[in-house]
Order: sequence, then structure tokens, then C-alpha cells
Amino acid sequence: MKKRMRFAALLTGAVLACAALTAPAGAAETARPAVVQQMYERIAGWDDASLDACYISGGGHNFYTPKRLYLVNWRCYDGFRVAVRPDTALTADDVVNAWKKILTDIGCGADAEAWQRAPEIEQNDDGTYLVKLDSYWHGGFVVQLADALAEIPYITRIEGKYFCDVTGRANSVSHSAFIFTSSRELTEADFPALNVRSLGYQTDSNKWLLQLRRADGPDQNGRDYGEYQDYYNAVPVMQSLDFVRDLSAYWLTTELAEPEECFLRSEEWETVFYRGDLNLDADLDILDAVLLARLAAEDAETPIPPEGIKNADVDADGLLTVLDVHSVLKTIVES
Ligand SMILES: [Ca+2]
Ligand SMILES: [Ca+2]
Repeated sequence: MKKRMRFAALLTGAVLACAALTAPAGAAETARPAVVQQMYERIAGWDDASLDACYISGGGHNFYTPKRLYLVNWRCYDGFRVAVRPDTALTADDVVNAWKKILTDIGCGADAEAWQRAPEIEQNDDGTYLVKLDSYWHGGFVVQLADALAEIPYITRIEGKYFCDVTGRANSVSHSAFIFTSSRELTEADFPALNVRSLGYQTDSNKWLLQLRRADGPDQNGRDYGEYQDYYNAVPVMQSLDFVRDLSAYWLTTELAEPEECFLRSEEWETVFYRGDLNLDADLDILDAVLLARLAAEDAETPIPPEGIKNADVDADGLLTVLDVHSVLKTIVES
């Protein structure tokens, strides 16, 4: 118990030391999938801002430039590719137990949808595994799945391919709608000239909400929500209908951007977690062993990125000791 507490204190010291090295907290404060980092840089460019002038919150999903807030959605659309130690096998029980533990840690109880739906596991021909989430139900839980898998001691490496999109950029908004009041009950048949996706009445606001479909059909991600141009073209139609009153729009802007600017998809597997890779260069070599040795020697000045600390317990025994240094050296020699 004493050793475990010392390990925690050592980690805290190292994190603080690194935080001092990397402050102020700009967009590159912590390691994220490359595609997300690319999107941050792209967004900053839209508003002629440097990354250091931008702020990130909400687990990496809220990106503030000096001009406005963008919502950055990212998920792993193909599942995580997971490598395990030789002579071990990934079991469904271990994945489910780690998954439920991490959901509990973040406050999701057993009644949460994510809790009820276990990740799917497949074994690849090369001995690695693919661990998938149901993207519809699990939505933003991809980060938690990676964290859960990293808790399984015999998992050595986790990789993912990420999809990233942004709302907040003009013409990038997927949940657009017309909002209006009406002098009578309405059905979709009252809008024969429009490509109506949904029509509903909001009792809390006493307003009607009308969503359009994309004029050119679903996009590459299966989304059929109308885009800026669809709503722009529909405005004269809405204005010509005598039962439509107080017409306004929800989540629409008057600036036209290129929609594809708001999407990025990684083609290559990106390293999400690599046990022993302390400097986060997606490689395991002598540099990592040196950093680990300094950490194990309680050198609080060791220059390790905060995310790199997660990879330090190489033998996964919950402690940071010289055995971790031996373990990483052994892996390097054997590779
Ligand atoms: Ca490394
Ligand atoms: Ca250890």
C-alpha cells in the first residue's frame, strides 16, 4: 500500500512538472487523435487565430477561437485495433468488466444505454482484435472505451481510425430547422413544394418545427439533414404560405462555407495507447526506457507529456518501479 501511494504521488509530481513546461494551455495541451488535432488547426485557421489563442473544454469537444465556439465531434468509426501480450487472449469478460467500471467511474449507472450494450469483439487474422462500439447508441463514449481497454493489463497497444466533424462553421450545421407559428394544424402535405424531413409541434414554445432533407440525398456518412443551401432555397416558399407566421430559422447562418471543410477522416490507424511509449512518438525505444528510468528514480523534472504518464506502468502491476524499466528494455530487445 505504501508503494502504491508513493507511485500516485510521483505521478502527480511528474504531471505538475510537465504542466509547467507546456503552459499556457493551447490546443496542443494533450495528445489527441491526429485527425482531431488537424481539425483544431483548421478551425483556428478559419478565424485567423493561432492555436495558443484557442481554448478547449468538454473533453476536447468544445473549441473556442477568439471569435466563436465550435463543437468538434469525433469518434472511432471502425473500432479500436488492440494488440495483446504474447500468449494472452482478449476475453469478452475482461472488456465488459473494464467498460462497466469506467462507465461507473464517470457517473453512468447500470440504467444507461451505454452500460446495456457491450462492445463487440472480433479477432483479426494477425492476432490483434477489433473492439467496436455501436456508434448510434454509444455516441460520444469512444474516449471512455479506449480508457477502459488501457486498464486491461495484457493489452499492449490500442489504435483507432477517427472520424471528425465540426458544427459552428457556417453551412456545417446538421440540425437545422425552420421555426414558425401557424393559424391552424399542419401536416407535411401542406408543404408540397418542399423536401420535408420532419414536421412537429413544440408545445413548450407553441411553435412548429420543420426540417428539410438534403436536396442531393444522404451524404457519405448517411446524413439526410438539409444544409444551408436547402434552407436558403426554401425561404421564399415558406414566406409564400399564408398560414406560416413568425418565420425564423434555428441553427442557420448566412455565410456559405464548403461543407467538406467540416469533415476529416483518418485513413491510417492512429496510436491511442501504447504501453511504454512515454514520449508519445508511437514507437517504443531506448528514449522511452531512459524516461522511465528517470521517473522510477523519482526525477520530478522528467519531461514527459501528461498523456505519456498513462503508458508508464509497463508491466501493469499498478506500480512504477525498476521492473517497468526492465520490462520495456526486454520488449525493445525482443522486437
Ligand atoms: Ca516512444
Ligand atoms: Ca509497474
